[in-house]
Amino acid sequence: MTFVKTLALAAALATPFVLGSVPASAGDVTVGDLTLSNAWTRATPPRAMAGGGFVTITNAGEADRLVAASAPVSEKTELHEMVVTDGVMKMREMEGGIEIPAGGTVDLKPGGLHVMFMGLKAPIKEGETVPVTLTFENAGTVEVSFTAEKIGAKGMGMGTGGGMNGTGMKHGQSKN
Ligand SMILES: [Cu+2]
Repeated sequence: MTFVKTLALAAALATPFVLGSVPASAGDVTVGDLTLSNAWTRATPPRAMAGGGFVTITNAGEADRLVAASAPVSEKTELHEMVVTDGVMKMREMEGGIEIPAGGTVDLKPGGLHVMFMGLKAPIKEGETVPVTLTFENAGTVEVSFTAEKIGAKGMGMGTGGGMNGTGMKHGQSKN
């Protein structure tokens, strides 16, 4: 049936981006002029609804922008920023993405910019790797393995307490 053939062809054409090979170790991953290194996340407590992901992005070329992230571990994956306002730490979604300046390095790290796994389908366990697909405006899409460190690794922050347990958190206080 040509119909079936057409469908198969359409499916093949619909996935033009063959994801770069995923390194077996937590090595660097490159996409275009960007190098992504030290990708990690944190193990989460059993009932945690959210977790954070961190990575260092070095740009050897023109300015670019991290515009989207997705991961199979969560219902939704967002790009967030933590800001301290009047001594209160809040986070908000970076709706325009995260700028990666020409020739610059951007650190996604606890207390600052981060990938947010919203609505975890299962706890993240120490030692496992979480595949995260990052999409850049210019460089394109790449899959990076985020290694899960222990709960609470590398300082205070997300996923372990405060307002982050339970059913989630408030984002951008503009509505409600
Ligand atoms: Cu967040």
